[in-house]
Amino acid sequence: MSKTLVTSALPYVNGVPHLGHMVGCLLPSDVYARFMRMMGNEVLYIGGTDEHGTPSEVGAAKEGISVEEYCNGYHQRHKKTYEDFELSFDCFGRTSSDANKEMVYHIFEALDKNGMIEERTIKQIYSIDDERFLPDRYVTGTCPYCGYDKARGDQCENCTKVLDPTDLINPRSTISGSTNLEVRETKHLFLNLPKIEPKLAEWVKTREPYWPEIAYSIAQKWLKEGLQERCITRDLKWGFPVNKEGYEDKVFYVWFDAPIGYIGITKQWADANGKDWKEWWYGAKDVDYVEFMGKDNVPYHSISFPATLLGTGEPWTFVKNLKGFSYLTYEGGKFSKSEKRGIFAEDAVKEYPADYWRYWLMANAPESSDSSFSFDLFAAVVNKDLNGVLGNFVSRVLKMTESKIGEEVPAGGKNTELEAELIKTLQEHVNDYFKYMNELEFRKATNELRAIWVEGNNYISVAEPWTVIKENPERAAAILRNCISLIRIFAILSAPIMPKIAEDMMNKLGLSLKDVTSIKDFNVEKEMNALQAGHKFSVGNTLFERITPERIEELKQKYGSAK
Ligand code: B3M
Ligand code: ZN
Repeated sequence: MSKTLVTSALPYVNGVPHLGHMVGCLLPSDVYARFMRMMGNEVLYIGGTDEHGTPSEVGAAKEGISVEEYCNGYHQRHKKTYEDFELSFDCFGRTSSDANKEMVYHIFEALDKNGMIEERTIKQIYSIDDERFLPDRYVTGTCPYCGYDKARGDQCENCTKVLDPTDLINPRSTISGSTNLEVRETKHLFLNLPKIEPKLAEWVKTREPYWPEIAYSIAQKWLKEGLQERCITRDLKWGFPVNKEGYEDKVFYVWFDAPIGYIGITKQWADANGKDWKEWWYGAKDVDYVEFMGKDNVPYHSISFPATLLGTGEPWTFVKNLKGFSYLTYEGGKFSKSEKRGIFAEDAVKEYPADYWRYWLMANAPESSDSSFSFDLFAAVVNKDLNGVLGNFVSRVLKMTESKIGEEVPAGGKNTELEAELIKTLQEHVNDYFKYMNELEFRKATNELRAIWVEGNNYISVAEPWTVIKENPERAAAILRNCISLIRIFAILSAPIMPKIAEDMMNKLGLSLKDVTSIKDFNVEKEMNALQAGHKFSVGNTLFERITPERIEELKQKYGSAK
């Protein structure tokens, strides 16, 4: 069995995920993991929260609690949201775990031994009253470009100019407000990227057949510009203390330990389940590693993280394919928690079942460019594709069969040219669906899935079992039998995108997705004959709820519209 390792970028623990986060890495990684499992591969699917760094310290201080408490609370909130969205992580861990600390320490030591770590003295702002060096974001002052008086040392929020804290006019400590600051010299550790660059460039070249154009070109652009040494330590309290003499009062930079988190979280999973993390990450054989992330994270995953691993000279697993997503806008603007605009994932599942959102988001995934969410678009897709095409087919077929024949798969009758045509067309769509899933083209894959449902509707409209039954009940039985088989086929193929609805559909047929062994080499003709005459089903409830114009207005009011 081939092994597939799937990771979703680890969302920062502070702040709660909105639909843009869901579609930008979390959801597609789940769809892919589910698809790969159904293909019969051994899959390990890893996610977690990214917990270190300044924002956690600032957030905790604002809420007046310890950073640990703050992270515990938000980690749980993320975990619950993703469970509600049916994300099937094998482990949803934390970058602050002991398992990750062990990995980070090991990798740092290996880099140091291999001569890839440099000490450098830099100038940094020291707060005399706070008795500490201030990271860039902990210095506030007036922006020299636009005059905004609450500009942060790393960037001005108002004019978006990237700043150095020493640029600020009237600088003060964000922690205490003290202006008693001075520039002092301090030592930091740097990863010697220029030294790793030749090996890295060679490796990146080998990725060309696998990475989507956008990811490959981002990596090439970075290499062309030449890599700089990168500072991997920070003057913070919250983080992993640096395991090197003279640096004990500093911690590792969040972007150093976050991607190593994929390995650390695998270890968390392995320790809890009596498994060996090395089978996936270290000297591992036959592992295809696929990463999902927002487009802004591509440089870290295509350059910094592979460079970190390469620099150790050890046999780590490197990413084979990586998928970066663009952004999702909300009602034409940005999602914003502070301005109470946009629907956040934990609220979304309270309004409609996760599968409605999952389907909409995959059908509109921001792959080649940004895409926009609006409640009008959402309702249109739910009403048309889900209710009109899929839901309607299922209830029509089952109700008609039940009323004319009974709650079982009808016997007798023969297939004709019409069915031969149907099977041929469906097989073509199925092949494309699989191709796009394998190529991580989710929007196109979802389109194929919809096309498959549409074929079912076309078939029943042309075959007209309700008319045929009057003159040729045998033939009508064959048509309805085919339609019931289609429900099973639709359920299986929909499962990676809509796992709950798919299971509901299977349950109507007295079946479960658990009984489906592998969809590799999915043969429509064979699958059309999987159900025997006499097999029981139940009509049950309708699968989807229509979204009315009144509801759309209500949702717009509740979640705000764009400015
Ligand atoms: N937390 C950035 C983000 O959430 C960062 C990703 C880490 S992936 C190892 O967009
Ligand atoms: Zn400014």
